[in-house]
Amino acid sequence: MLKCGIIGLPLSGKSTVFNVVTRAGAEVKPYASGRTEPNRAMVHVPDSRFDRLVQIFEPKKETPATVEFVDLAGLSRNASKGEGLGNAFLSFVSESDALIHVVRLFENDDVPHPEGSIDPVRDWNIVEMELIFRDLGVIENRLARIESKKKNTPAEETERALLERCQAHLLEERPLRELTLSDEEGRSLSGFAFVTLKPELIVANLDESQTGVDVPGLSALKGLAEEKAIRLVPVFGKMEMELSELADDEQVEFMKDLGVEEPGRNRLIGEAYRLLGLMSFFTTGKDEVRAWTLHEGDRAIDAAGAIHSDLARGFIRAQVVSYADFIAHDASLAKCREKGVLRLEGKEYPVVDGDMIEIRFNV
Ligand SMILES: Nc1nc2c(ncn2[C@@H]2O[C@H](COP(=O)(O)OP(=O)(O)OP(=O)(O)O)[C@@H](O)[C@H]2O)c(=O)[nH]1
Ligand SMILES: [Mg+2]
Repeated sequence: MLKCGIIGLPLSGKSTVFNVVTRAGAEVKPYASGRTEPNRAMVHVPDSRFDRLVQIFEPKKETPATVEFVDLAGLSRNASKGEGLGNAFLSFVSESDALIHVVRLFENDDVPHPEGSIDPVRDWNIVEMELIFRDLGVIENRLARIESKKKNTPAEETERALLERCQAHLLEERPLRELTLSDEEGRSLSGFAFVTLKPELIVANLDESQTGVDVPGLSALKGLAEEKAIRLVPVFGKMEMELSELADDEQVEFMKDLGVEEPGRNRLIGEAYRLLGLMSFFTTGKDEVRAWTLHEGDRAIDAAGAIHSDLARGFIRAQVVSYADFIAHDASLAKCREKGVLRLEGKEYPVVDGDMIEIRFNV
């Protein structure tokens, strides 16, 4: 299962955002009991195409796509003592597939800021530097090991050159995600689980009183996100958490009053799903309508394997029609076949987000 780790400085609203996304009701400060187990929850990925297919097929069972969100509790940082965010934080980050970085913009006199003031660009950089230092440490260890050998193999020489390039880049305080790597280089680095290679989304956590006003620091943070090509999603953390605790119909009422069209949780989950480089294909029928998760670039044979290894082993053909074509042809597979938009594809067919697929197989 793919994991989105929620990171950020202490008291930036990480658990609040976790609750917005998951509706899991995790404890938020100052009420939290000092427990250190991470908060975890699986969430359904909202997808209007999936909802429509369920309406059309009226299946016995519906199974949407899911992603796991994880929020690390009990971080502390004392900058004046030169302390970082700690090893628990760094191992948590290495195990995440993508990072949701919560940055505090809200003012709240009851909630002290660990750095003493609201400054989102500074806060973002503090966490970024922790990640950069972690990757530098990993590289130094590996280089020391290579250099301690009397004689290196050509493969080790190549690795050393690549690691030195990464090191120079990190020393310029730039994350590895900004370094251009060939596919082969990317593969040879994958074993290191570099944290500055992880895709990142910035969540600007605003207070509801900050709607429509000029929020200090927000435009600077937006500028930084743009410069770094990182997507930024503004969220009214505390308010959206309260909103997410309401029943669905009450939520709709509340959102209407606020003039909000889509709850923040849907936006955030959708963004996270794309950030992970994921897409969905659908299997449909009277028994079950199901959304399956693939990585961008996956092929028909991967789709078969996602469903069952037998389908990949005995793969003959994939019958494919895009969701859009299906809807455009009155939700009739017969009509899709007649018009030629329902096709038979081979193993290598690159699956497109929203394809409806049926695997023909023989085992
Ligand atoms: N006014 C206001 N307060 C907020 C907002 N978001 C979070 N808070 C408050 O800030 C405090 C900390 O929020 P948490 O979500 O627990 O923050 P955290 O980052 O998980 O904190 P740690 O896990 O201790 O690092 C809580 O009292 C929240 O109610 C917001 O948008 N507006
Ligand atoms: Mg927390």
